[in-house]
Amino acid sequence: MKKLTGIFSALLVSYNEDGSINEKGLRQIIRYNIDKMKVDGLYVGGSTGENFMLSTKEKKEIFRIAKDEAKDQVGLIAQVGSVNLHEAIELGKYATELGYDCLSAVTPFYYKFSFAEIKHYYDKIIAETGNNMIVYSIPFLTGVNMGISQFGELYQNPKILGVKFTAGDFYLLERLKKSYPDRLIWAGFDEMMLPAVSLGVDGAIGSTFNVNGIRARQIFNLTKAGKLEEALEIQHVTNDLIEGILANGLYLTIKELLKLEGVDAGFCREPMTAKATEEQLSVAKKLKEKYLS
Ligand code: NGF
Repeated sequence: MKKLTGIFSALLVSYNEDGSINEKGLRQIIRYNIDKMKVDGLYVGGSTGENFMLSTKEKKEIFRIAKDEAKDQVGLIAQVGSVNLHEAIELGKYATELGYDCLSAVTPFYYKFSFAEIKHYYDKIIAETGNNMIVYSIPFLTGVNMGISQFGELYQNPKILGVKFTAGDFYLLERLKKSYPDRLIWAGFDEMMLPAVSLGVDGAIGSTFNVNGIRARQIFNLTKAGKLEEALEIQHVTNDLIEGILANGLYLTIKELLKLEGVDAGFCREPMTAKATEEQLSVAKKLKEKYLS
């Protein structure tokens, strides 16, 4: 198994204007991440991949292309979570057969599942696939908030390696690190990387690493080394960039930034706005000139 710590890009997917997968463009995004952003790995099938708007067949196709392009060059995590447990298991088996190093699954969302149901969901995906698992916790999108004791119950399953923590609750983050030192934490909010790393996270998984991966690694390494002032300087620049990206449309703007680097990052998938307006393109160009040249 490849190392799963460090800097992992939440992989963007290139779509054609009709919403179909642009394989050539997806391969270019993967190459850019590995060759230029020098990431330690890829988180495939996450929010950033616009995954929750895709069919099972399309999700599998993206897993296949990503593995085929990345081969064993970097760590590969497959996000297989779905509110349809049968789909999550099918995807988990598929990614495991392809050779993904680990699975991850978003907490089941939309319905108000009980904690017992959430635990059953993880235990069942793991039992059916035999692979290791990273819990994907993103309460602001799922509405699922788990506390310290609930993580402890999930961690009774030894195949759960830890959590991708996309939240700003640093008290919970610190409690998790202290209570379960043998479990890993991946920071999920790129704009909060410095405080998350200072609290001891083991890795970070982020959308903006697709274009800002070099700075992300600098923040990670400098903070780990205790060089907080230097890390903060880079976090400030990073957050100026992220602020601009968020205000202009998150995935759409990262795609436009990649296109300015010659990567065919394509369109977004409807019902997200598929195509950037002239104004959005112009903002992307300014962001590129100011922060990525
Ligand atoms: O895009 C989101 C959700 N969050 C990502 C990341 O946590 C998602 C984060 O990088 C991810 O890893 C995935 O693809 O599943 C943010 O985009 C970034 O910090 C800007 O807020 O909205």
